[in-house]
Amino acid sequence: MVDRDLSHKLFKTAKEVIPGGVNSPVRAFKSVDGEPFFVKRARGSHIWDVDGNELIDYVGTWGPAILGHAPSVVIDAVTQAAKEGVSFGIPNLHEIEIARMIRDMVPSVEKVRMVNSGTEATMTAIRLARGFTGRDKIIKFDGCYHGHVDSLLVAAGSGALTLGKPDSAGVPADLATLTITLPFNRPEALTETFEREGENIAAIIVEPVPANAGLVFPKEGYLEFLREITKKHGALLIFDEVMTGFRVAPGGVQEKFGVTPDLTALGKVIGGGLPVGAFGGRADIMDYLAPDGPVYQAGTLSGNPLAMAAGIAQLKEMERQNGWERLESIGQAFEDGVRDALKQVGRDLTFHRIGSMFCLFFREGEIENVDDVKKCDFEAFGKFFWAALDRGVYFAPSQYEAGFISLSHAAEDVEKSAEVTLEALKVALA
Ligand code: HOZ
Repeated sequence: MVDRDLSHKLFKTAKEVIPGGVNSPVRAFKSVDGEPFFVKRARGSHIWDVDGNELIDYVGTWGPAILGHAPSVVIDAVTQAAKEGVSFGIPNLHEIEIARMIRDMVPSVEKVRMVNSGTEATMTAIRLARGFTGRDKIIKFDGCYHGHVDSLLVAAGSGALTLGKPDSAGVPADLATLTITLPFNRPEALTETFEREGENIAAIIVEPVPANAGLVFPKEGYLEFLREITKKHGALLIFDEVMTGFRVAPGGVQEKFGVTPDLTALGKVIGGGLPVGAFGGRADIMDYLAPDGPVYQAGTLSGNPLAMAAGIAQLKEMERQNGWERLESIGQAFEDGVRDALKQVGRDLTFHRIGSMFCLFFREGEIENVDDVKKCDFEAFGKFFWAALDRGVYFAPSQYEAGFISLSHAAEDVEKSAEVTLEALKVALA
């Protein structure tokens, strides 16, 4: 029995002062019927909890830790920046550097604005799309999660789905009626909606590879179809690449699949672990933002020098190390381990991977959208999660979340993870 006594006590104390004991719901481990551990420190691919347990980490702070935890390049950059001042609220040099890097890496981005979280990025992208087109309605897909923006907390994924509350209380019904939700990977649903009310639709917002309902792939031609239908009806296409941006390729899914949206929401990797989001796209649309345009958006900490320095350092290090190519080979080795374990237990569970993102579904057969994910064996998933954790491997505590591999995952980590996966599968499927 693994000792998590101190974590248990801390969680009890946390619940007295923090709603549910956590500052973000998935962290409460509710869907795996348990309690979270408290982390003491993290380095590379490993984290240590307050009870002294060491874990190989495949959550990677939910995506940002692409180099691994606490990389020295990021720590040095933040330390150096902090010596010059931790926040200015006035333009600083780092802002231009990171904007240029993003523009050069992400195909759709001609201009970019930095914000503090992915939620801010999607929220503003929606407002901008509405302001630019003069239309009110937006289309999102069932199971896609775009942060906790009011109009996007309708049929949402991630923690909302995990807790069985994909439509949040507190979102006015009138606002929710402006959000049309459709099934992902079903072009006919979109055609019908655009035929019916195309002239009212400001934008489609989509995770081009949905990663908040497990990890779902677009069917061949689907992203191209989204591009065509939005263009045809004068609506904008917004890619939410908060999770996939700078992760599946330097330029995200849009680079990998060759489909260019009008606007892109970014976050996670771009902040090197500090609170950062960004949104960018066509210059004519971005120029609709204040101070030049009529759509308002602002933020005291936007373009914060420490956060910008961290993001710049992380991206430069990824380029220096040829990071994306290396992640593909670490990812392949990890996948081989999982597939081998599945073979050994004689089960053909569906496993999805794109570069350094992955999801093992406790279900056999194709997964095309969240409806398929809902048919997974959640009880078996929970058993698998705890069996892996007890053996030193930390996977995301929900079937609806993706896993993340970093450049710090060494061959020994991947090997041990394969052994643990096999053991945990035996427990879960017994
Ligand atoms: N929404 C994040 C996962 N997709 C979880 C964020 C967190 O709990 O830190």
